[in-house]
Amino acid sequence: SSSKIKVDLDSSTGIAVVKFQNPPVNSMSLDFLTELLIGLEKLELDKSCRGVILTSAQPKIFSAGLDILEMYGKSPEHYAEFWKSVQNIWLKIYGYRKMTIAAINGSSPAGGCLMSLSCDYRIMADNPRYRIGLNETQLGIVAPFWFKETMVNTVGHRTAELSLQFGLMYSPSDALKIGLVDQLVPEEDVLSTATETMTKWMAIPDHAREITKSLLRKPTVDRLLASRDTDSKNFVNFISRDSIQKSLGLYLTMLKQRKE
Ligand code: CO8
Repeated sequence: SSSKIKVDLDSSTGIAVVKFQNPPVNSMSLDFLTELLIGLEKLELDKSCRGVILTSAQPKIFSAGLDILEMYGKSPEHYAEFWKSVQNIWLKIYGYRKMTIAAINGSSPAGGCLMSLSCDYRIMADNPRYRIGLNETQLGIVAPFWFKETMVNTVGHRTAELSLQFGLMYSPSDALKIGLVDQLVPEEDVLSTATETMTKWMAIPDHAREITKSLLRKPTVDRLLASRDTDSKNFVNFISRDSIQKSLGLYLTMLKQRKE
């Protein structure tokens, strides 16, 4: 039984709700990623499940993205293991055979945004305090090509240029304008709207939808599959640099000082 995610499968509707519960901010630590991967794999094999909703059990935050502590002051072996699990979670969600909806009930920077973008549809809480986006450059790090392609595939090339270079974080209404999310609803309706949306989609025959999804996404998935090792070596080399470690250290300090 897992502790960092909570899985609720309603076998009468075929909808599974996967809730992130890795307090305080659902950062994507190695443990979290491992449990999420196992949970999603089980649901993918479960015939009574037709679709998965990803959401957060923490108030105000969907996911803070990759756990920065997994990328700071650790060994190259650790970085390689961590990166492999980041690749695995993206490959799993982006290529997921079943329907997926991100019920974004809080802020969703960086890796949190990537998990959302990897779903088939995004419903976000209409709360002007929340932010979503790929802010990697603001940390002095570079989102790898598959983060970039996931963004381009969603919002288009020009918007991705601005979004990624400047590490822009969007309010829900701006995210809706550029197509980073598909729908805004009042905070308390996020999960019920996700369930209703998925129920509507169930009119589409699974096999036709699944093959169509694969046609659209397989080229991007295949590019990572063909270069996993290189991608991992690039990450380990990059993250191990003194200058990058220094940037991450400063960013962590800034996060802590931000609190009053
Ligand atoms: N990893 C680790 N710890 C984190 C993270 C994180 N991503 N985010 C927050 N924390 C910690 C904070 O340091 C703080 O710790 P402590 O209690 O010890 O001081 C605690 O979580 C709570 O954080 P806040 O007080 O900031 O909580 P708020 O509710 O005020 O804000 C936010 C929540 C909005 C999520 C805010 O914490 C935030 O902006 N976090 C940073 C998010 C971020 O920039 N993530 C980027 C991660 S990098 C990534 O995902 C992709 C990397 C791509 C790889 C590139 C290859 C080179």
